[in-house]
Amino acid sequence: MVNEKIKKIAQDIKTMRIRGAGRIARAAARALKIAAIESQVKTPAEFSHEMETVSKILLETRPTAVSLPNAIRYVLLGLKQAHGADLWTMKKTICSRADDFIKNSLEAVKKIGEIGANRISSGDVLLTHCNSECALSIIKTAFKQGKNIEVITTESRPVWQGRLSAKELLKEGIPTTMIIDSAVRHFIRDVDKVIVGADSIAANGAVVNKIGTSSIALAAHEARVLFFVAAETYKFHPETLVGRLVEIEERDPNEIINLKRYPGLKVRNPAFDITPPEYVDLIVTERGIIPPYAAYAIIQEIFEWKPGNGPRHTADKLKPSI
Ligand code: RI2
Repeated sequence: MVNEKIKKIAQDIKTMRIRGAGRIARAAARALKIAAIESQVKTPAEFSHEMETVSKILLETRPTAVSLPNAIRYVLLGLKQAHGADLWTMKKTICSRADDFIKNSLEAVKKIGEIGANRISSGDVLLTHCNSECALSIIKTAFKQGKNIEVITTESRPVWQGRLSAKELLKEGIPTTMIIDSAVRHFIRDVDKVIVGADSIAANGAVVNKIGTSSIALAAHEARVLFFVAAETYKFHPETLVGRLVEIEERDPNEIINLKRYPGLKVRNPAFDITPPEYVDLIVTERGIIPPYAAYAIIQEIFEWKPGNGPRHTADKLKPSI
């Protein structure tokens, strides 16, 4: 029987009470740790099975952010590492890998802020979309370094994550202007750099992020405005190396409009879109800045991928190295 706390975390991810690709990943790691601590089973085999069941529930919540399966993959590697060990050791391994993931993830967000802030100059007007911890980490770090910057944030309809970004930025004292999503091209010439997060990055460097990101990238490209993506290396999607497409989540149309009032109206509500690598100038990761075309090399290294092998996700490779 699945623990009520796990069901609650899964439900919170689904309904976006827990949202943002990094937060979702950490919540999944935390859920696995809770499941391990509170497990009532008696044998290692039953424990492995229970961890797989919990993972399945978490994986079914939201399909696009690869940070979720990557976090699970990272924690569950503990089951292989502790293979043949007693139940207590297995539980301990899962708990410590979950703790490791959470710690490394938080460190990565900080490191991305430091690395990315080096590319921000005093006087820059930055545009951000949705609410990305990593993108905001760069902006806040640059501001804390004393750089005189301004931020334009979109509303990010239909869930309005732009309001979260605006609140966070204002709390830091950063001058912030909000615009509607469709006003980006109108204002793009006032912008020096666009900084967004990512939910998944494919092996060819294509960036999957909040719906509207690709239109912003197109407008930035046209106006020759730099387009930065900020993402931890666990946002790189290992299966895209062998041709898997990233599934784009379509959410409830009622997030956009009350369908009861418009009988017969068809509404589409994709939560994400894909920005081709041609429109991305650089990706800031905790391991350093890379061009989008280096995504392949990152995936190969982080996941120890070799032809014919499935992806692994090891402890050492996740640690910030720069
Ligand atoms: P961090 C969010 O997705 C946004 O698309 C954001 O850019 C991305 O996750 C990355 O966020 P949603 O959960 O991990 O709001 O940088 O649909 O916070």
